[in-house]
Amino acid sequence: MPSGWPTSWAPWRSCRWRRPPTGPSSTPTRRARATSASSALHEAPRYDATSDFLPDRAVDGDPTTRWASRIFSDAAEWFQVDLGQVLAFGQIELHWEYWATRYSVEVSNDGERWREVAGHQQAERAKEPPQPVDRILLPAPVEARYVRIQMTQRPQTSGEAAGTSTWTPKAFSLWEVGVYLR
Ligand SMILES: [Ca+2]
Repeated sequence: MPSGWPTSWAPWRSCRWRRPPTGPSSTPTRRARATSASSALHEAPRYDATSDFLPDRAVDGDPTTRWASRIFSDAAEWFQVDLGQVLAFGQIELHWEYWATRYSVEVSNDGERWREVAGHQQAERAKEPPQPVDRILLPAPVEARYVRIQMTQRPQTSGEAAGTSTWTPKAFSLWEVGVYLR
């Protein structure tokens, strides 16, 4: 578990901001203002009647809702969160439904100029597939307003035998994304 707590971007619905026993005494400052992604499954005609897969579903604090990209695609995708202001953070958690085997974490203060601060190589797998959780500890705290996950590679095999989702084949899909102090 992180020694800090979420930096306040997810609109957790209840029991939010559980303070760790020995954490600092300040309180979280702001919530995420916006999320965006390169695509979303609801854009496909078959799913256009639902908003179930919109990007904000991955920061709503609900482990049963998720963002999903387009399906049956080999394209790279990205998922982005606007923290609303520049905040310092040191840990990112990705709760995958359909995961990336290669990805990078980029940050920006203006949403235009980005720099990479970590990649899948730095991720510690906190929970194994299916539905894996990746925990990325940044070597030093980062200050930024925007965080973007660039996803470029899917599991080589998919389907039930490979332990990947059969719900969103060849998509990228995230139940929750969290950014934490350390
Ligand atoms: Ca969710």
